[in-house]
Amino acid sequence: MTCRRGAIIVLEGVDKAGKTTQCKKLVQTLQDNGVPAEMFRFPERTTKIGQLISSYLENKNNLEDHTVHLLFSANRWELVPLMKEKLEQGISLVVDRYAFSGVAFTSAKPGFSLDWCMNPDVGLPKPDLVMFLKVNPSEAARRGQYGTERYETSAFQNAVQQRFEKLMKDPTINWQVIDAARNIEDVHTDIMNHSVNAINKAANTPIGELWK
Ligand code: FDM
Repeated sequence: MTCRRGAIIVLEGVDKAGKTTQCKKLVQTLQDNGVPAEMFRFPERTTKIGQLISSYLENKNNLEDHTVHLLFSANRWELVPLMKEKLEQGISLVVDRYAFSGVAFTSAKPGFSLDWCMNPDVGLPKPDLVMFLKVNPSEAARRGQYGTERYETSAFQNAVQQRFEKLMKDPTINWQVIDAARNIEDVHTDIMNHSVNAINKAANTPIGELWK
């Protein structure tokens, strides 16, 4: 590799944690500081697979649980060539949800093991940093109602949170827990500091493979 590669920075968390707001602010501040950065999000709803997922989430169609899990994973894999191209151009990717959401949400359904859920995503480009935006249920409630999409109920979100806690025990991933109950600017400063460290560290190392 001739130039410094970009880093993969993932933001994860349950609904109402402020992931999307923080992803956008992070990309903006990195760019303002002359660091090339772009935002990715999963699911990426604009592809054919993404459209299937989107109408499932909007309760417009029903898909069998294993099937939809594999579609979420396929939606990540279909973006891998583009992600790698950007990384090799030195662009850092700020990613709103990744395979961790995939595993946490499906394994919160009855009959799904973490192992089975992780398998389709084994070998994806490995994030250099995964920040888990943590808000307690009472702060989440203060931030307003959940939306009307599938999974947007407090019971399901609590089950998802527990699955994330399990995933965060994995020492092969650079997890950082961010207290997202603070104001937007304080959370942003924290996220920015972790990101700059990760970008510097990643620059001269090859892209890793997730869960391998
Ligand atoms: N989700 C997201 C999954 O169930 N699996 C996945 O792999 C991913 C990436 O889809 F409820 C769920 C999580 C959330 C919904 O919502 C996507 P947003 O608002 O587009 O992040």
